[in-house]
Amino acid sequence: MKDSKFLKALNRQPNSIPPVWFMRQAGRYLPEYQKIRKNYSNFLDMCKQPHTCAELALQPINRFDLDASILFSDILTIPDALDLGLAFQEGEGPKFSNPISSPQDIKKLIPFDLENLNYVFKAVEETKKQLPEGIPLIGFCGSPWTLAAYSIEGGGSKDFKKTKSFMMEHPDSIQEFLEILSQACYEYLRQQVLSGVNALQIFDSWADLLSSDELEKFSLQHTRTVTKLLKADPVTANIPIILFEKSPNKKLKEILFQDISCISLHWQEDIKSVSQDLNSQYAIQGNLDPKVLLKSDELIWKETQKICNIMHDYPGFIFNLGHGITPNINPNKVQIMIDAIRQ
Ligand code: 1CP
Repeated sequence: MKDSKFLKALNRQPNSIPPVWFMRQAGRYLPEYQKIRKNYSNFLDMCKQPHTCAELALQPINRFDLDASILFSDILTIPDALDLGLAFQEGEGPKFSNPISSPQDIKKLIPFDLENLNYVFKAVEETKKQLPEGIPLIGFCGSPWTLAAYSIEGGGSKDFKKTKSFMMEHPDSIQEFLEILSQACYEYLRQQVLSGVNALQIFDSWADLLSSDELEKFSLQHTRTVTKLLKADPVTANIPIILFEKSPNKKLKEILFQDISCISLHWQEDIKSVSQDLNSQYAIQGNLDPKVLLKSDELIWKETQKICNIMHDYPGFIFNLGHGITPNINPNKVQIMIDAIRQ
């Protein structure tokens, strides 16, 4: 694993060719994924089959020879383990049958129990067994804030209105919930490491719902609790942590903190100015706009090389997309992006 380009980059060591993996690399844009997905009506049932998860995590590795693999699961497994009743039905986003609607719902939550997530840890073990030697496995969770937003909203949403009114009406109660989620995220990531993952990524996908002050109060302070617990624990102290923070309202320099090894940039961020700002203190992952993969081969080549050229001398650069790949993308276009990186 020492020779992994991905782990080297996380430690801010140079690579002549940048490592590449991308968010949602296993998923609906791959025909080989669709073939397996057809056998399940509820996506979560598929996540509960460790052998299937391993097979799905390996699909993009086998197809594109990527430099890192990511656990096949979802960020919403934690609220499901708290008994909020998650389901993903055919063609729909996530839905909770038992969402958080009042402070009483938080008071009467069942204690978080890692046992309920054994299927995830088994998936980690199975994936590690099947991965080619030298390809690291990334474990992950949602940030406490992003998990709270889905749990209160009862699923995905454009504006997360229920979550915003809950924040206004019950500020203490939501803090209590965020503390429960922070402890759960720590325990969950720790057990993923014990099961074999080599790096961790925290997804704060809904940071952009918050103003700059709110971001600190509702999201960052809780993410810091998670990373502080991880760094204080001998099991996880040396595992690099990547943060994906979709927060256009605040400069990344003001967001980052010591426990983070790498920032995963949203495609709206200007990678050139961020890399100058961060001055090689953190590894950087990013950030091609996934929509570029819908364009001509020439444009994909040009935009990919533009990022590689900007980051050429940056010691910890990992090529990635600036958000998850979408189901409407042709895998051949992904191959063009990868060829452009490795040329
Ligand atoms: O290769 C991989 O990345 C697969 C593993 C993975 C990861 C890291 C999946 C599988 N989901 C995630 C993270 C995840 N899940 C995030 C953070 C990343 C991001 O911002 O995109 C989020 C917000 C979710 C929640 C979620 N799960 C959504 C978005 C809902 C919304 O509208 O807000 C959806 C559609 C899912 C389902 C899901 N998760 C993963 C897959 C492959 C799918 C599609 C399910 C299907 O086939 O029906």
